[in-house]
Amino acid sequence: MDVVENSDNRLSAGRAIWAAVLGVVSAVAAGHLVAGLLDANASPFLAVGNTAIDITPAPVKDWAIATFGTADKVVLLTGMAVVLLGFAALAGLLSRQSPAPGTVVAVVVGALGLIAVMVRPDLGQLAILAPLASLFAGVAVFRLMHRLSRPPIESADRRKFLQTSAGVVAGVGLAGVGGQLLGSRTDVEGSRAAIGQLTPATPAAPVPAGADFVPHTARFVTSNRDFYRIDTALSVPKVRAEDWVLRIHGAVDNELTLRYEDIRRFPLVERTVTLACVSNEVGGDLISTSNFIGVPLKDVLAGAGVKPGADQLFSTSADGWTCGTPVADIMERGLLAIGMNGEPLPVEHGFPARMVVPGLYGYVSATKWVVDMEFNRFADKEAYWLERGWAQRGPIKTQSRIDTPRGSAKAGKVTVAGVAWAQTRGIAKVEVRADEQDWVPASLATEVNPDTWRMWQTDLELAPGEHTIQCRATDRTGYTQTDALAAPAPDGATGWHTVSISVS
Ligand SMILES: Nc1nc2c(c(=O)[nH]1)N[C@H]1C(S)=C(S)[C@@H](COP(=O)(O)O)O[C@H]1N2
Ligand SMILES: [Mo]
Repeated sequence: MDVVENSDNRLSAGRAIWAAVLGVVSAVAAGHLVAGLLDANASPFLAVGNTAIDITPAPVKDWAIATFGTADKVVLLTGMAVVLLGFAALAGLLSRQSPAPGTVVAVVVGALGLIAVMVRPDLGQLAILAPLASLFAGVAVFRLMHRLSRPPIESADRRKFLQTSAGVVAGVGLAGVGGQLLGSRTDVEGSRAAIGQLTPATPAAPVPAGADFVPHTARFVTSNRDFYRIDTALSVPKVRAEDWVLRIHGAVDNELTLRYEDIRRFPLVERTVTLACVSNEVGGDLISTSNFIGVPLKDVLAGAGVKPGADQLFSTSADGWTCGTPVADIMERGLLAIGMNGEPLPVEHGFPARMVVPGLYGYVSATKWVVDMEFNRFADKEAYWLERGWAQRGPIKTQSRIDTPRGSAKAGKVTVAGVAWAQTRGIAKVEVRADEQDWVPASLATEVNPDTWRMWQTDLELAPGEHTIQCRATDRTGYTQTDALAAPAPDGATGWHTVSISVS
């Protein structure tokens, strides 16, 4: 008799899954709402994502950047959502008899969120309130929906179940949107807008019309919107210029604490620089050029007096990312940038201030949202990507890329064009060949400065059929880029860019 009654009492599979799914989405939304009040990055869902990024083995991370580029974060968050919903469905199915198994799963997943928030370097103590809210909301909603789904179900029960479901869905929507709005209330866009256009005291020389071969190549100066973006931040650090403080310490005679208005008292310079990511594959597009506006770091640091023994500038961003840059490069060419192409830095490119050092890959030079500069020795302290197996020094390698043609072309004279770069050294020559025949020199566009890329183009006579086109650059030191293929890790990809085209 008992047995029969129990089995009558079992939830239908659909209702069990529904109860668990509502529990999970309530948990995520409640955490997001509380995080919005405290710190957007305390949202357990984002904290788990950020932690996943930090503990992912370097090769997987490199693969993700190479495969998904700037969409890597959306892919990660979507993947996490799918996994989470899968867990919910499983927890629901395990809980058709009693809510206990589902509650256990909820507590385990909730504990993961709690741990993720506790280990984030950029979050304070209060941040654990967000995952606690998630845990509480998840368990409460799950158990409530479970209770309302117990057979036998009369029509009044059915109404109650539907009404409660609708209420929970509405609450989830409100909490999610509310959390999002609250989290962005640090009005960083307002702070940016208040700064207005930046006019450098020493502007860069205007980029001549002949500096690119559009439409056959990329534009010489990349628009702020199109500038490639790489960082480990799931939610972009939101630092208002009014709140920004840069601390300079370590092996210096005087520690300095600089605010945004202190930086604005220096005369601004503008420099046209091509920034490149070490993760860029041969032929890849993790490279862009901008007119960066800022203050030479040697001027900013003059008041600090860097001690002769220091060989590393160890910089830290508002979200705890770290970077080690040779002091010699900093003093020679380093810029504390506050603007790109006349505007304050876009938030995702490091507003209010970042570092830019021509000739070094971004991971060893280009700290965005920079808030701390410590002078020490490379032997003393390892930065973020070094701990993950990338090289200590990251000078940009001489490289070139074919932009046109890609895919197909019409038989006869085929325009072959692209870009080449060897920052600080400059490009002296680019050669092109089809089907491993003789190299043909390409014509070079007007050189802007040795810290930028240089466009090139030429015409090749091609008959119908399949062809392979390659390019190689020679820099002003006389070095011709190697054909030896190397992966991006640990210090930048090498090899000649090769494209296959079908000519008809
Ligand atoms: N705070 C912070 N700064 C960072 C990074 C990061 O992950 N966090 N990534 C670096 C890397 S690997 C590169 S290639 C450049 C990219 O700068 P961009 O996004 O403005 O193109 O930023 C550098 N600065
Ligand atoms: Mo990078």
